[in-house]
Amino acid sequence: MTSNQNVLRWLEEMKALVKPMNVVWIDGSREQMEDLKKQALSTGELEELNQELLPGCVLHRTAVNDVARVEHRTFICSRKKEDAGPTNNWEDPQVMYEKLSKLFNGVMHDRTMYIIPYSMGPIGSPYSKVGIELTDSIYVVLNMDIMTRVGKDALGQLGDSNDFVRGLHSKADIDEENRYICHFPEDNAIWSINSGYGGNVLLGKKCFALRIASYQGWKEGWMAEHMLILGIQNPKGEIKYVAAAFPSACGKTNLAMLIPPEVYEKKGYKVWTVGDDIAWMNIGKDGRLWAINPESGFFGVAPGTNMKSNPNALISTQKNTIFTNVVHNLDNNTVWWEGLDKNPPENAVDWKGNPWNGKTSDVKGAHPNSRFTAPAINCPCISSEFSNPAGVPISAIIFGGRRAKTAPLVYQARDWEHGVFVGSVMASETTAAAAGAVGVVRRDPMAMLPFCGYHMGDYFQHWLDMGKKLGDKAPKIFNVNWFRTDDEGHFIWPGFGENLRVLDWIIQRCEDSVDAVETPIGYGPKPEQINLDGLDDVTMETVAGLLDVDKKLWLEDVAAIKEFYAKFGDRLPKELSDELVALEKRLS
Ligand code: OXD
Ligand code: MN
Repeated sequence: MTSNQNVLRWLEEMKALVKPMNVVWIDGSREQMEDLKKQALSTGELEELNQELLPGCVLHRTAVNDVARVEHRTFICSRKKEDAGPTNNWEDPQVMYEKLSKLFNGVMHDRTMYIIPYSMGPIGSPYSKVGIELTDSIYVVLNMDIMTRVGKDALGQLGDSNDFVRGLHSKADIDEENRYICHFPEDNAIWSINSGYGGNVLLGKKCFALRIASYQGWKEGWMAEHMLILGIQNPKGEIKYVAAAFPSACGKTNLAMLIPPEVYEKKGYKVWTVGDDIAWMNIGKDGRLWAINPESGFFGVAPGTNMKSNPNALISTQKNTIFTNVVHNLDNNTVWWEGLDKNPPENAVDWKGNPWNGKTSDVKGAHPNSRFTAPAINCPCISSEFSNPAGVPISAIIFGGRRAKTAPLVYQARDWEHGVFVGSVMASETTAAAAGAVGVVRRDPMAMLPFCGYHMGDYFQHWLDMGKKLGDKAPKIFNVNWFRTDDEGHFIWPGFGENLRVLDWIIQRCEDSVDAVETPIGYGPKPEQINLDGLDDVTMETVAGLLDVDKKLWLEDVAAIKEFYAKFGDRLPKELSDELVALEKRLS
């Protein structure tokens, strides 16, 4: 498939290590994928679903001990420990290679090794990058085929270059005790063993497109971020793009695919999805920040996805989709999960493979982290720019988290530096305990806590440096919080499609067409600037309450931020500690 000597040399080395029984190059052809799917169906690795109702769809169950990303077994193996920073697990690369070589030694002696060349980003884009994943799992091959651009085109994109990410994966025995997800940023390499769960084994995604790519972006002057990208089209047909970072379970996929409220739809507003999880952002020739989605599919959480919460996501899963760890409805050979509808199947199999009756069972049928892997082109609101090699220009960057109190519905950072501060102190609450204890706040800077492949203090500095390069062309930075609750713990803001009302104010701020109120934490809207037309249950007073900045709570937050910042020692940029001091002063 290739004459690239860098690739061939590395392949020989890896083959000598894992000693595969067979080797198969993945060329990206439909015939090959269909063939592999058939093989996996024959061994039970996959089950075919109802091909009339769900054409091209299959079901997979992982091992019961292997259902999520394993942060405590994920390592950044930089040569120097301090380069991994205080937020990552670290091991010396030589020690880790030795340890893993023992586990990988001969691991494929009775298995086929699949060689998957893939491109993160559209073929032909100057911002795309190539990886090669070696794996013994057909499930991985079929998922990678949806999530990335695999095969000959990716190899063509690479040419003779040595700039490719070397990924090695084996399911081995799915042994939890020996599960390792290891990154060697200085070697462009990822080794993953003893897992079959997507986030640990689809090496293009979190491992490459965030951990390795964040390191590459730092070295090369661009950014790899845990962000959705969406376009908002106004009635004149103009489209403005925003990128938004939220920690897990804060509705990133829902926001990326939102359906405008009726009053907006009638006026001609439309929302287009470019990406739901990862953004690679470069400074374009015009000096603005341009983003591509390096992925070509959605690896979404199934539970809670329904025709009301996210119809576009649900429609995306109706063909050519791989479902993992959901309920298998035996009556019509389809799938189900908690929150899909109020009609759970009685004759079903749960995610563990046990008989399950949704009407009588008191255990969940689908794993809370059960997933769909769906091609992006299935999405009814996929952007026409989705595969544009140039990407889309970003007008606004939005940070957000789940905060029951403290953070207002929306505010704008004073400038880029202050915006970096706002992102660096991002936090999300675990839900409050029933006894009324306050939620536990976990700091998750830029939603990158588990995904930054180098020292987070250097990452903050990189953000500041990018701002200097962008100058007055830098996107404006905002923070949102959809999750404020009342005294009974109910969400005050309706969320979902109604969030467009907040995005509307954000876009107007980017166009300089609306003024703002200065508060100690940044610039906020006047309540009447949030359009409430057609939203009967939310009054202007409610919005005023949602925008309120409680100085006492914020001063408590300042104290918590000081503690958090202390972790970074002298690698915390001075600009950020200055921002903290300035915030405290404005609050006092
Ligand atoms: C995640 C994901 O875990 O996107 O953040 O899968
Ligand atoms: Mn994610």
